[in-house]
Amino acid sequence: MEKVALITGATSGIGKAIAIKLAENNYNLIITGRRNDRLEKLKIEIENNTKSSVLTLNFDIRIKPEVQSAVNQIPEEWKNNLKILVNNAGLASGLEPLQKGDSEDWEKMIDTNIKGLLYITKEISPILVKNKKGHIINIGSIAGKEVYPNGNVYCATKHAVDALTKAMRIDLLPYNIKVTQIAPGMVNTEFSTVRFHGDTNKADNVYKGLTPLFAKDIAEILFFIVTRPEHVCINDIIVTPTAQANGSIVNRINE
Ligand code: NDP
Ligand code: 8X3
Repeated sequence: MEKVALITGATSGIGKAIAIKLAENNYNLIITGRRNDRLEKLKIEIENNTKSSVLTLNFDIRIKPEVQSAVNQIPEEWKNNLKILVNNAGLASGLEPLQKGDSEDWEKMIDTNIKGLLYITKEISPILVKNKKGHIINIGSIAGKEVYPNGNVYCATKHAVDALTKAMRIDLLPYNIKVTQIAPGMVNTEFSTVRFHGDTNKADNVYKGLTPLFAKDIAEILFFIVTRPEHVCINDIIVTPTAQANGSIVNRINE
C-alpha cells in the first residue's frame, strides 16, 4: 500500500472534494464524518471510479473517546503509510452579535473547530512522527485572519486554527512534518445552510449576485500544496472569490 490520506469531514463540501481529488491521484483514503450513509456512498463512488481503497471512520470529532477509538481501528498497514492529515471538519453555527449569541452555538463551534481538531491531531501526529514524514493541512478561514460583524465566535475559533497551525509547524519541525493552512473566503458548500440552522433561503442569499469559490477550487489548491518537492512547505494560503476583497467586502451584481 502506498500513500494514505486522512480527511476529516468528508461527507460534504470541501472535505468531499479533497477526497475525490486525492483518490483520482492514487491516494488511499481514510474519510471521516458523522453521517455514515454519506461516508459509505462516497467509499463506493471512489472505489468504483478510481484505483483507491477507502476506509470509513464514523465518529463525532467533538467526543474525545470516539476519536481515539476510531483511530485505534485503523489497520497497521494504513498507519504505516499515512502521509497526509487534512483537518477539515468544522462549522459555523449562527451569525448574531455577541450580546445576542446562543451559547449552544458557541460550544458547537469551539468543540468542533478547536477541540475536535486538537483531538484528531493528537492521535494522528504521533503516527506521522513515527513515519518520520507527513503533512498536516488545516482548513482555516479568512475568518481566522480578520473578524467581521456577527462572526465573533466563529472568527475566534478560526483564529485559533491559525495559531495552532503555526504552533504545530514549530512542534513538528524536528520530525520532518510539513504544516500548512488554507484559509478560504466564501465557498459554496453546506456551510451557510449549517450556519443558518437549515434555513436554505438565508444560505442562498450569502452567494447571491456573485460567483463564490467551489469546493473543487480548494481541492485543487490542496493538491498543489501536497505535490511540492520534499524541501518545500507552503505555510499559508488565503483564497477568496474574485468578487470578495476581505471578510466583509464583496462585489455583488445588482446591489
Ligand atoms: P460543509 O458543511 O459542507 O462540510 C462540513 C464537514 O464537516 C462535513 O463533512 C461534516 O460532516 C463535518 N463535521 C461537522 N461537524 C462535525 C463533527 N462534530 N464531527 C465530525 N465531522 C463534522 O462545509 P464546508 O465544506 O464548507 O466546511 C469545511 C471546512 O471549511 C470547515 O472547517 C469550515 O469552517 C471551513 N471553511 C468553509 C468556508 C466556506 O465558505 N464554505 C470558508 C472557509 C473555511 P458530518 O456532518 O457528516 O459530521
Ligand atoms: C467561512 C467563510 O467568510 O463565512 O469560513 O467566514 S466566512
